[in-house]
Amino acid sequence: RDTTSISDRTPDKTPVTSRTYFVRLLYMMLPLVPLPLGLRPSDSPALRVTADLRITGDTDAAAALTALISARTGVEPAGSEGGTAVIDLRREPGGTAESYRITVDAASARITAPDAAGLFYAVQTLGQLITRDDAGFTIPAVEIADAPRFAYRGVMLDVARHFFPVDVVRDYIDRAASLKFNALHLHLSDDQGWRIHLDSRPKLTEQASGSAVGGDAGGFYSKADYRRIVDYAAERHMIVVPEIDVPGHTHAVSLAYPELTEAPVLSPHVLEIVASHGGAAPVTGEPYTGMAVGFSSLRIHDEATYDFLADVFGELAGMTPGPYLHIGGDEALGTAPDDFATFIARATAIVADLGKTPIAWHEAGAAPGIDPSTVGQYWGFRVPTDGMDEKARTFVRNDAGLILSPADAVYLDMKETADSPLGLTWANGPTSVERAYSWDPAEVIDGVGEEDILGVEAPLWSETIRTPEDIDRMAFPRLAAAAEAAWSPREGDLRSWESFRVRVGGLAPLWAGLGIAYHPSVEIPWR
Ligand code: TNX
Repeated sequence: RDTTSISDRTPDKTPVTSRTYFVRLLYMMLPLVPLPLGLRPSDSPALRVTADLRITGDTDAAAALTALISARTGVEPAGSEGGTAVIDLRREPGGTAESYRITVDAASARITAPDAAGLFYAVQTLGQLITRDDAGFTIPAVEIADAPRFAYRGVMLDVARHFFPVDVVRDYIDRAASLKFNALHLHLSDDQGWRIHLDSRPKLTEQASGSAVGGDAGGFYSKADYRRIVDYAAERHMIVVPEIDVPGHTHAVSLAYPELTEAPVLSPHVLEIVASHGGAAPVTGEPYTGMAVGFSSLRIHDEATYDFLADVFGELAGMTPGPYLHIGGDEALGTAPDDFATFIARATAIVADLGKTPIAWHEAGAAPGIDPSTVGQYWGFRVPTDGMDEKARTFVRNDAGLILSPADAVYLDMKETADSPLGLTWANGPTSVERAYSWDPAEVIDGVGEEDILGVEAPLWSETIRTPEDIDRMAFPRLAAAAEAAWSPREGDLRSWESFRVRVGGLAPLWAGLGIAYHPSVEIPWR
């Protein structure tokens, strides 16, 4: 990368004078999350953010920056005409995908990037740089050269256990994109409800979308709704990864197409979860509103099942411009292991034949016949247990890549503190912001190194999450920790929990300006 020259030069090694002392302090306090690859503040005066500011260059990036400045400061920049100080945003060949450079001094900010995504991420960084002083708002004089560590940087929203309408999904896209995430994984089906209308299988939403955990209202996306989500995400440089979770997690399917599913398996495991949450056991023909997992299965030895998959994934493929379709494959405790293997081979082949790359939770790595193009998603712990690492290695051996979602670090539905009113605790919980931060993707699974990792994803399961405020409280600030694992270089003198908590604390005014109802964690020195 051509950006190392800047990171090599930080921090400044010259003798400490009051000016260099100031620059070093600035360097440590800049509220940048995820941390850029290369960062160097200068002792030049800051650029003042006033109505006199002129924003020129790429129209989309200029509009995005104008909106962000206004949300953060209330200042309405002069637009592309007039003004004395200039922020110029420009595409320029050179540099890796999604990278950008920023140079700020008292008179100007110059931003270049090889692609629109890079410019968009530069805008997010500029938004984080805005600070307030006695005279108003400024952007400190800095030089930044940035590029992502991993290509896939995901957030997952479970809209099946509780349904969230399009406007809430849009807000989550904005929040995630501001932290440089580029994939929105939507968990569109589960035992409790089916959330996407498909013309080929209309009964799914007609008969299986009205329910949710706890007897709450359900809901579903029309095809137009889904298109609005896809388009909104694309404008923020995010792809949508739709998940239809099979062969387990399919009780909702049984309400619409009972001929495709087996009777619920009321194993001791299922009954234990039912008992611990005080819910009722699943019953054939009735919507399921509890939290148990692993009791449902599609019929494996019936061709009608694969006709169903061809319809569902075929129609989803046509609606989804992104390269991935997620087939689930987790916790199929109601499916015998041999049947599971048979099923995974056929389901992944169906997706691959549609010209899409399948993604599956790591359990699918146990299926010898899995389509070799399938990307894995690991949800075990930071220290793997129960052979989950071996299943995850299948995807690396196939050279398909792995997405890391270690549950005891980045499952945002885990209670952040023991007294949290929301969330679960099964993943070594309750957790903490520090734990969400203190792990490295390349150190989780033996034999899975930097080059084998496609990326990082932070899932938000919604058994206990019902409102937009619940989403914010659980996702923030921990989503920022996941963003840094996904984007920032592994090494660096600001790449530490001590630095991270100071930087996140400095984001409070930006997050407040964007309406993010973050959890005011006691671990963070909020500014
Ligand atoms: C496990 S880990 C699940 C989900 C639950 C979640 C709750 C995985 C792929 N599946 O079905 O919602 O735990 O934390």
